[in-house]
Amino acid sequence: MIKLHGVQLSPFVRKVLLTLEYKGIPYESNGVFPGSDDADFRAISPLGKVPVLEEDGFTIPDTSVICRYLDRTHPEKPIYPADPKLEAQACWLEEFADSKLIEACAGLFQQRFLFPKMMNQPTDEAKVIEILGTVMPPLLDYLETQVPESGPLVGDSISIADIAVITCFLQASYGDFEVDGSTHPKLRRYLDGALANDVITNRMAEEAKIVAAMIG
Ligand SMILES: N[C@@H](CCC(=O)N[C@@H](CS)C(=O)NCC(=O)O)C(=O)O
Repeated sequence: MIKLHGVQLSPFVRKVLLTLEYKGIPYESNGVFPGSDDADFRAISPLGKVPVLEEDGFTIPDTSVICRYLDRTHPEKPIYPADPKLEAQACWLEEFADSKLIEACAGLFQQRFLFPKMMNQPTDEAKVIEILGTVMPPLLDYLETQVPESGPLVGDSISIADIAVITCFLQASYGDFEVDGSTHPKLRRYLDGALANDVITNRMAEEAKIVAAMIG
């Protein structure tokens, strides 16, 4: 059985959980915290990052590597398009999400949820203003040019691009952030469709249980 190491509220852990759940692959979860200095964890995560996937003694870190591995080992419901151009487009949007978009979205999660609600630390309001006013808008503007009128981000079926982008906005939702449909109508419509998907609603229901157990 596959074991995924990493706390489920991490956006990168969620990215792999959504992949596992979309493909219907059974797994167990080990809620290790990012940066943990547990020796067993460090042995399988040289950079100290979560998640790490473990299967029959084989371990591999990094979501982009893990998701591609899962797509190779479980080819049904592929998330990397077969067409080279569509695959390149999906991988680019995955990279966009995993680098800049997650920085903004995780920043809101940290400042408005993790610090005040879980760590008893104050929100840095200047940081929030910077994210909302300066960092986020060009990212949303770019995505507005990328989302189609309907359907998934790339091609005809759900791909790693959707999984990576959606996990970012789920993270930002903990920081009370929602894309404004009056400024980014196509992106808003895309998100509304994606967020209604059973895989997403079931994952968020699981996360709600974890949050309730942690902060009541
Ligand atoms: N490129 C990595 C990024 C993973 C990552 O940054 N994970 C965060 C948690 S969301 C982490 O473990 N941070 C701890 C650290 O950097 O020490 C991936 O895609 O898996």
